Amino acid sequence: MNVVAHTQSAAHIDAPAWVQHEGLKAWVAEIAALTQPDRIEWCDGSEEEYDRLCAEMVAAGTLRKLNPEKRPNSYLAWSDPSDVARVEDRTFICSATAEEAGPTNNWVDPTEMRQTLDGLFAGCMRGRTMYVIPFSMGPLGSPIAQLGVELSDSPYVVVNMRLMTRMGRKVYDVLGTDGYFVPCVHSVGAPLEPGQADVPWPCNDTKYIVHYPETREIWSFGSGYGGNALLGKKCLALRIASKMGRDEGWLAEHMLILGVTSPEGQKRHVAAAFPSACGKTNFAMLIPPKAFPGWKVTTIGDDIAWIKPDANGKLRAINPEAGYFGVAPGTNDKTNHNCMESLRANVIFTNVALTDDGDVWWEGMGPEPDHCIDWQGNDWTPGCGRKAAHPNARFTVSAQQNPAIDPEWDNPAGVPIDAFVFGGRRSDTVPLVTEARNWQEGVYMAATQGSETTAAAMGKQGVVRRDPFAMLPFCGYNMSEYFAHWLELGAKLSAQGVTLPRIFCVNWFQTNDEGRFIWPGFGENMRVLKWMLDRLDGEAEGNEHVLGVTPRFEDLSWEGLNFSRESFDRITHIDTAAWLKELELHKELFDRLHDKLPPELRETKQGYIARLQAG
Ligand code: O2Y
Ligand code: MN
Repeated sequence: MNVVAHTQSAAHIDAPAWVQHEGLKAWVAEIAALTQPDRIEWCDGSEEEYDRLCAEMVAAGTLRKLNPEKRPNSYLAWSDPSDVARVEDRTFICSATAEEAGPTNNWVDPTEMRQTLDGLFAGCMRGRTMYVIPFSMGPLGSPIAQLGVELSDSPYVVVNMRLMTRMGRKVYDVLGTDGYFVPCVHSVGAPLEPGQADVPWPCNDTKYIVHYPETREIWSFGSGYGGNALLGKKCLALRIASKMGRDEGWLAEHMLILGVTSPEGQKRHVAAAFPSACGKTNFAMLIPPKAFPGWKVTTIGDDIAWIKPDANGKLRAINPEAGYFGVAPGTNDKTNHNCMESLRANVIFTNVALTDDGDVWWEGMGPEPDHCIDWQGNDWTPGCGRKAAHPNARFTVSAQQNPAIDPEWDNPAGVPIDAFVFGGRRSDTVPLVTEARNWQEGVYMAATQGSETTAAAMGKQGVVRRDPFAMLPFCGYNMSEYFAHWLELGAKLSAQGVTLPRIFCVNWFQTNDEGRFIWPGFGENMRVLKWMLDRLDGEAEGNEHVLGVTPRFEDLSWEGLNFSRESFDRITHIDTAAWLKELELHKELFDRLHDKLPPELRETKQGYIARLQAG
């Protein structure tokens, strides 16, 4: 780390010798002149730097060091209670026109937004250090990867970025003297007057998460939390990258990537999109049940996939990230053993509870402690009526700690994708699994997928929030054009004679009359996964219905699971009346996206309706 004290102007940034990029230096100088940090630190990504920043944050009260005997080299952060999650209503896509951002994004004219942000960022880092954080999204030097540099006044961001991305000095070797990088500016928005004491988690009630897709810039103000502040993740790897992908003929998707190896050694790769908080990390780290001896599931990524056609048109995917920023509550040895193993050491926890022996605890982790300190620093005892961990409490951990990490996870060429899976959270109507008849129908299913909001979230039950491709909060341009991009890419590759990945739609979440989940989920999802892969080889049968192909009871392997035919029929049944109503609801989405909606989607819908009506 190279430290420069009391920077007031562009003249004093004094980059270390290993930074040879004049454009980068000029930009750092420009942002320093605007934000006026007391010091600039050029991060090198070393362990020494990580340890030192963590120690400084412990001294400042931002982090607590956990008991090294229980959780070696691990820390706990408690955020400000007002800064606990992504802020979708404060997230903006400032393309040149509102039409380019589309009806599902917040849009503000970029000139107006620049004026607003100039005002907010002026002097916003006073009294603080500005860290220069170079990072690669994807294996360094991969033709699919992208470089970024985040300027942030948060040391918490630095240490999290080191776990979540390939961060540090090695990035400059790839960047060279004039390489391209995505500029990301982040401030917690809490300047300090001389002598003013800091708080453990500085932030600002005013928040802006802003993307300029044309110039590929990201500006984030006011939050130090997760996706708002770790700008490589949702901001770069999804919002900015989705626009890059559209312009350049590839896909940036909200998808996990997993490998499945059969006992015979045949390996397949699946990319799967699920809305936030639908068990994505669990699926990415699935452990096959005992009845599947010799089958292995390995993780390439748990949240984001960048997918590009190779020279032969085969779609290959990389995980642009290098770590997991997963939801802690509900994670335990049964729901996700591999994840719990990953969390044994070298973890940053955020907003979980602190136990009396200096370890962490969260709801659903295991037996309740008799006492702990909750995420807001208050005493917590069972039955006190409060949650010990915030429901969006997180862990940050390097992907390399996952015992099921795929040997190819860091391959710059990526892995070939054999199937896409799309899932939502629906208590009825949507069957356990359906294989789309073709690419266009698959795109339709993905475009119309949705999740039921919980009663608590909406004050009523059964409201379906459409989340096309699980990309609603993450698409950096017009959602209708995004659909068109998927259709065009499929048509182009098909015309080249490429065999496209098959598309499947899943729903693990149908409930019975008591509101309990019918399907056991977790490792048992392997039974569905195997059926999908067998379909690729023409080795699995199914029942073709109006919407595609769904397995019959006898088409799945049931060894080791007591699951009745009656229950299976319930969660795979196509209810004509319910589907006619469902398709009517799709109209709401299509009306909202009306302007640029590809006609193929309405045609597909009409086809489904005609088939349903024909009985
Ligand atoms: O609330 C946040 O800032 C984190 S959101 C998040 C984190 C990891 C993976 N996915 C998500 C998401 O919202 O999809
Ligand atoms: Mn996600």
